[in-house]
Amino acid sequence: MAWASSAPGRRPAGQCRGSGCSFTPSPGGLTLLDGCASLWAAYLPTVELLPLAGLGVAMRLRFLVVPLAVALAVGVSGVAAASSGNVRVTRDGTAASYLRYDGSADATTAACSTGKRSQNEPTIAVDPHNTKVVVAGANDYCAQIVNGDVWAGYYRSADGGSSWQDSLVPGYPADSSAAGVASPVHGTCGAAGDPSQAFDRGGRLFYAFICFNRAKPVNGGVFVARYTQDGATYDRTVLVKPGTPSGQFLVGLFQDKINLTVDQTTGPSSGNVYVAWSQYDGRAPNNAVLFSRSTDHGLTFSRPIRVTPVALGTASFADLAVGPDGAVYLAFVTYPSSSNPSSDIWLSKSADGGASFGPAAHVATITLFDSTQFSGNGATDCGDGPFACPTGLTFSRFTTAPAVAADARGVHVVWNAELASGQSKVFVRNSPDGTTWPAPAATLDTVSAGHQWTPDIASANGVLNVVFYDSRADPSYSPGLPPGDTATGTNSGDVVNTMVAKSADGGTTWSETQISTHGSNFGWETHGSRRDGFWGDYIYISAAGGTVMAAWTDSRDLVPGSDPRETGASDDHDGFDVYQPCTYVPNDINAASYSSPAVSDPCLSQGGLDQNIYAGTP
Ligand SMILES: [Ca+2]
Ligand SMILES: [Ca+2]
Ligand SMILES: [Ca+2]
Repeated sequence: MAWASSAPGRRPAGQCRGSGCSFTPSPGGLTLLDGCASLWAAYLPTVELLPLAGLGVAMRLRFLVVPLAVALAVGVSGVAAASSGNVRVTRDGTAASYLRYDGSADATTAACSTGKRSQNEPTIAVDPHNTKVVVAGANDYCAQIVNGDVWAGYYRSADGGSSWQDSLVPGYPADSSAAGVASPVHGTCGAAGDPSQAFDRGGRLFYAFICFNRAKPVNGGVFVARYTQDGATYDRTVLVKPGTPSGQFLVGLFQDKINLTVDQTTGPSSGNVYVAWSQYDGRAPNNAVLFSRSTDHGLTFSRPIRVTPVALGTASFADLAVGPDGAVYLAFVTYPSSSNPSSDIWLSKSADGGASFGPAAHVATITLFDSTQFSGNGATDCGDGPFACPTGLTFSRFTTAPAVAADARGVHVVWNAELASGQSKVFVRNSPDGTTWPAPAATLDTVSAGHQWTPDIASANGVLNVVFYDSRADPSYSPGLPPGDTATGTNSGDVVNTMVAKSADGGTTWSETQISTHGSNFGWETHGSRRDGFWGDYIYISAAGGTVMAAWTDSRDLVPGSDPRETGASDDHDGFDVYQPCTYVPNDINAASYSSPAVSDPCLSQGGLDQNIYAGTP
């Protein structure tokens, strides 16, 4: 989650992109909001409020929910068919699929097991100590049923990703277990997500996440949970950096969108745990990417250091990698500001095990692929009622973010950005050392149809793997439309697939595989009281030894339906409604306010919200 810094010219001042941001957010807007948005948008209060009079369209986004708080894979020329089956990671339609960390059940895990709620923003990590072990995480909205809000899901496979045990990171509000009560998050924050994970060589698994409240005290801080025994045993959670308790996001400090990696080499910094995240202080553009390390296997973390210069005060979406020599690399994006009018990708390097970073190297000046361009009013996402946009389109938020990997061939930075046509492509730029850039950035392919976005990169055994979403299968594709919409704003089908591109020559040439065996659509109105989509801001891929696995958000299990509030002329017939046999009073999608089902209402557990995390091997 993340709101971000200002971006003059991209959106009207005062627009909101998430949890309570009332300052001018960045074009990606998500920075903080990925979590926030995600988290905010999904909040389903008993009574929902519409925007306050006078605030207008600009303030109607997630902010309004805060106060109360298909087709088979389409064959594509030149792309291999999915090379392996897809596995559903979040099995929330199966009794007893979720268990507590200690193997027991409680009210939360019982509700999660059959709640068919949404999961998004997945992370995944292959265990180098035992590559049969793969773990994943997500914003898991199943926790809402009992706890009222989203929590960090934790999922583990001991058979190479064929089968999964689902769980939650301990410490959710209703967690009465010994470890849950002992966690620093328990009782201090009620919403957790934005996961990022990595193992060390000894089979310790580190799980970074953010946790906050949607009302005062916000306490939006970053934490790292540690699991031992190849991720099988929960050990503890430690605070890396607290947020401030301010009840207004525009004045407090909020830590957001953390990324975590571990030095898996045998070098002098082996086992070091590295985390980087965005700190937003509400006075944009004055964000900072902060960095901290643990040299004692996650027991303690260092006092955070600011990696990004003040001049790059819109820095967001940090992503970390460790090279074979132990060098630490940190990629990030900056949005336009008065001190730097362009959008840019940057890379910072530490040659001393994360004790300090050199100046950021400029990787590329880019054109953001940002969902705000498709709304007509600067909104990051579009749906029904207060979420309706002038363009009449329906989509969940997306933007540009970078990722980095480092291996024996050098350092490889990927991101998505627009071509002059408006098409979003995934770009890569390679460097021998993270400081010099002998070749220009290039796209992974030259396919002319479809947007590509949300890349992540991992390297193992001399092969680079880049995962991304791709809408080349969309028959309605146009550079001027968001993925999944027709020109008239209707659902264009399950047209978003997950792709993996591989390179065995250090990132010069690539071959692509579609790994999703079923397409998805990002526009389903699962969030914001079933009036707006939310898909999250990222996906992940992980590689160790010969094992590669990617995780993504998927809508194949979601049950379409009709919105009971869309009657007569209020029915937009756009095909984005989900199944929800719920009662609203008044029963009007455009009502200024109404009562809606409690978050625990079974009407919301009938499959209409059923986003899931899927995993696959390219
Ligand atoms: Ca609609
Ligand atoms: Ca609708
Ligand atoms: Ca689900």
